[in-house]
Amino acid sequence: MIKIHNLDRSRSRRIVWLFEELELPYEIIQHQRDPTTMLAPTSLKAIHPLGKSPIIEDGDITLIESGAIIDYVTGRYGNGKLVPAKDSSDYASYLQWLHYAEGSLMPPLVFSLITQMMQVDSEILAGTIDHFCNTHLNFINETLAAKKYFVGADFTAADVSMGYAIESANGANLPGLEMASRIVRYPHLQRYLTELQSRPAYQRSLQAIGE
Ligand SMILES: N[C@@H](CCC(=O)N[C@@H](CS)C(=O)NCC(=O)O)C(=O)O
Repeated sequence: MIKIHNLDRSRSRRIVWLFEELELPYEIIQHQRDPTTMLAPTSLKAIHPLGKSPIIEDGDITLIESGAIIDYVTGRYGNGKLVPAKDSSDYASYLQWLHYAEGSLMPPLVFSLITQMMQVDSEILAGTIDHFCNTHLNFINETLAAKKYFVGADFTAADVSMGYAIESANGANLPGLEMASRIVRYPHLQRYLTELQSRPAYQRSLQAIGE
């Protein structure tokens, strides 16, 4: 049985959600953030030297990085579910969105979160972060104006990857940290997020991690 190391309020919810979508068995090992610093506990470092989540253990394989984990699990255990066929025209688009979430969209959102946590008071910095965030949010809002999901008409594992990033843009998910939603001006992102959050597998995943 694959073990999912789940840090509370973190990207590992993607992986639990993916397993629920694929109806695969899994075991959750729970790790709690430090309530003051919000950093991961040392228990995660015992599993992998980076000490960040998500991490999965599949027999003697230990794997980090949301995109790599999604690719590994769908490829090895997914039976073709949630991934377009490799010879289809959708496959390139699938790969792009699977990796865009962590490679492009999350960095400015995390930067915004960190400056807020550190209470950095700089108009120039805030303006720069807004510019980077809005460039991406505009782009993905326009993308979703024409499509139901990121690849097209069908929900794919790239939506699991993108869904968490858009949830992050909708406000911090950390206790005690009030962050304004960045998606209020983007109707297609709001519609998309509401739709993802109403999926039964998404709701089961939140229940499984107690969030
Ligand atoms: N790109 C990585 C990011 C991993 C990451 O930064 N995880 C955060 C949780 S959302 C973490 O473990 N933070 C706690 C810490 O850095 O101590 C992925 O998607 O797997």
